[in-house]
Order: sequence, then C-alpha cells, then structure tokens
Amino acid sequence: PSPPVCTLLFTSLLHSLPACKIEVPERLTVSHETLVRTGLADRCVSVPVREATDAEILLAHSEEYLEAVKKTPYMSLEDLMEFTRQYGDVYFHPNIYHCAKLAAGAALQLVDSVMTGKVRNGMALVRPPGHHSMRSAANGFCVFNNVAIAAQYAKQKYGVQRVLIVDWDIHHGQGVQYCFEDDPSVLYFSWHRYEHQKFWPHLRDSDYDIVGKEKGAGFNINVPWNKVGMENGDYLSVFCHVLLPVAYEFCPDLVLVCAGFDSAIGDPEGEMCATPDVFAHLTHLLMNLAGGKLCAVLEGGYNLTSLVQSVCQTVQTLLGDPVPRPASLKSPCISALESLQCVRSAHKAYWSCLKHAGNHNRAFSRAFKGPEAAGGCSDTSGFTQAVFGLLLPLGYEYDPGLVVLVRMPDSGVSDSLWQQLIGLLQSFALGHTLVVLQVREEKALIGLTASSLLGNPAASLKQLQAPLTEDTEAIEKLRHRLQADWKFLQTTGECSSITFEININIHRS
Ligand code: Q9C
Ligand code: ZN
Repeated sequence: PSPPVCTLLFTSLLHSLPACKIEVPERLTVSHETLVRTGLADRCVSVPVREATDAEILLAHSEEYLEAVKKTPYMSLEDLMEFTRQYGDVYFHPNIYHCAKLAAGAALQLVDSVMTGKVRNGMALVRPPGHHSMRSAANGFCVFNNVAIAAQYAKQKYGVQRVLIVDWDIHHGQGVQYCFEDDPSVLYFSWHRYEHQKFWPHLRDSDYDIVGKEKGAGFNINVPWNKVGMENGDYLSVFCHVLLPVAYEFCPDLVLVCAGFDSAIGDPEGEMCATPDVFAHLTHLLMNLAGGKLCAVLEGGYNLTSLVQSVCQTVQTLLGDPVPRPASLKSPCISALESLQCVRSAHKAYWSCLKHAGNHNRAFSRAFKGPEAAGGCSDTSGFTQAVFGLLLPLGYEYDPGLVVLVRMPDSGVSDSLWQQLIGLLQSFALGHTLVVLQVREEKALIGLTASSLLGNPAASLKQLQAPLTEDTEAIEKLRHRLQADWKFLQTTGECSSITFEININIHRS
C-alpha cells in the first residue's frame, strides 16, 4: 500500500507587525481555514511542527547571526527597531525568533516525513518565509532560510545526493543561491521579477548569466522576468524549455519547492497575471521527479484571495487529484522568450539537453533542406528531449479533451520512461488518459501502466546521457518547422521575425 500522499504542517504561532502591511498572520489563518472548509486538510496527514535546533539552523547560518537573533525576544521595541535597520526589508517582532525556529523546524519535519516514507509529499505552511535570508543577515521578511536548511539537513541526515530546489516565488531567493552557489549537489532554479535590475532586491546576482561558481557552475539557474504581467503560458514555457529538461538530466533524489505565491495574479509585489491553477501544473510537472518525493514550503504570496486559491491548487495536486485543463493559454510574450533564450544559452555549456540552444535559426533553416530523420529517437535522452521540447508544449497549446497513448510491441521504451510519459501526459484533459497496449507476454507492463494511471510516481530515469546528435537535430528541425503554427515551441525572442523571413523565402522559391 502506498503511503498517504500529503502532509500539512502549519506553524500556529502568529506574529504581526504594524510596520509590515502585507506579510500578515491572515496569510496562514485564511489558508488553513480554507483547506479545512474544502475538505483538503482532512485528506492530509497532519504532522506536528517543532523548533529547529541551533545545530540545524547553523547548517545555513553563522553563529554570530544566530546569537544576535536569539537576543531579539528580550529587546525593547526601540532596540528591535535599531536591530532591524541593519537589514533590508525585514521586521523583527519579539515573537519572531520563536516563529522562525518553528518555520524551519516545520520544513525539517516535512523532510523527515517524506524521507522516511511516512508520506509521499507535502506542504509546510509557515511564517516567516525563508528564501531571502542569508548566512549572516535577515532580509525580505525572512529570518532563517527554511528551505536551505532543509536541503542541507536532507543531505546530512539521509545522505541525499542531489536536491532540486524550485523557487517559483516572484522574488529571487538570493539567500538560497548564495548558500549553494558552489555546490553541485543542489540545483537551484528561480524565476523572479527583475526588470533589468530595477526591481527589489536589485541584485546583479539575479540575472540569467549568474550560473554558479567553481564545482557548482551550471547548478544555479536564474530566469529574470524583465516585464510584469507574465501569464500562465510564460511560466509553463519556461518549465518545458528550461527547468524540466535540466531537472530530468540532474535526476534529483528530493525536490524542495520555495512555494511563494506572489507570482500569482493580483499580488501587489509580483504584478504578474498567472492564475492560481497554474500552480497545479507546476506541482504536477515536478511530481514524477525523485520518485515523487516533493516538499513544498510556503514563501511569499500577499493577495489573500490569490494566495489561498494557489495553496489549495498545490495541495490538491499533491493529493493526486487531476489537474485543471490549461484552458486558453496565450503564447509566451516576447520578453519571456528573450529571457528563455538567454537562460538556455547561458546554460548550454553545462547541460547536454541545452547543448544546441542558441544555434541560430538561420542555421536550422538551411538544415531544413536536409533529409528528415526517418524513425523516432534512439535513446532515453533523445526521447525526453522530444517530450519536453515538443510533446508537452504542443499539448499545452492544443489542450486536448482526451489523451490516447498507444504502445506497440518492441517499442524500445524502458519501463521508467513509459511511466514518466504516462505521468507527464496527465497534465492534459483532466487526466483522462486512454492507454492502448499492443503487447505479447508482458504482464509486468500492464501492472506498471496501471500503477502510473492511478497516479503513482514514476521511477527515475537515472542520470541521462547526452542525446545523440542526430536525434537532437531531428527534434530541432521539427520544432523549427512547427513553431510558426505552434507558438509554445518557441525558445527564442527573435523567432517570429525569422520565421516570417523563412516563409517569404518559401513563397519565393
Ligand atoms: N521596499 C518574500 O516574498 N519588498 N519576500 C520590497 C520595496 C520586499 C518579499 C519593496 C519583499 C520581500 C518572501
Ligand atoms: Zn516573494
């Protein structure tokens, strides 16, 4: 029997500060009330929270900093104000040290529950958030870096070799980046409102060309949003064309999510336009990595309506409910495509799935004249490249009402790849998937197909090798040929004009 699928941890001690108008206790109370009212809380296993110990906090912070924060409950309000002034955009309440220890402890309880197999995945609803806090500094409403501590803890306590941190909060989690920038065992992905450094925290370090240092080069992925108003299509496009291929190549043993919902519509900080149901998709797309071991920890999210809906979408997806139809997605905007192109180029030296990125369309337009590759892909990495680069984006744009998946005998597709495919395709059509198996004596295949259809996480693909050049070329050729009609296949900001040019040439010749 598979373990219960979702844990909910909730830090109950509340602090509020007149100085901070948006990071308010209602963020937690209203989220929790709604989870109870909708019956979602009842379907989760509740795990008690605990305080993180000093030793655990020191996994991501300096002793001097911890000692300084320890004194805050005893300070006069005046001293607290003085203490606060040395940091950026953070407010200290006499209670916040206690709350911050519980927030970090909740993240650790969640990691314990998932790593011991008590539950498959879960979400910790905590305050204060964590991803801005640095080794020796509070910042951006954050005191201790809950997710960074959790990643270190998972490595230390469970010997986890690779941790993927996905930060979909709309701010750059610079604290997480700094903690792991030279560490190849932690892959940190963040998208964030950037506006060419005009948006808080105004760091050069948040741009796409900051990829990590030394051994950690390539393991820090920044996607800067240079315009506000990004929509579902922009987010999903970055998942298909950057995060997912790299994440599958990385092959994490554990996925942690800095789950901030200020990236949703209506948020006063983010000013983006993605709807709460996009978080069901983001969550779902990560749920077949690491054998389903996913821990989401709340970060930002300041529009109560949007926050609560987004939290519910995330929890509901973690529980295994079908994800909503990705209805009426707009094509990614030019600014998003420019960011996408920059990130892919910046990382092409580090990830074989991006090796071909940034090769100019002109080169490919010449390649159009060559013969088409006859068969499908020859191996797993080529196949996954086709899934993320072609199949998923096409699915999102087409929005089918039913997915029919046909498998012929001797397909050459491995069991885990087959399961991944079934899992990923359940992003569409409310999960209505019809599998047609034309098999000989493969009883085991029927079992593992059923298991995937029931929503069990797929086995990992192991660390992927570089795809064969001929596979990559065939996929890219197809992608370039189709992207005039299927905008979700675009990965560069310049395609529309080039495609136009190619069309003209075709008309002339
Ligand atoms: N003074 C999180 O979402 N706001 N933190 C700066 C200009 C700081 C956000 C506004 C926002 C911090 C976890
Ligand atoms: Zn934020």
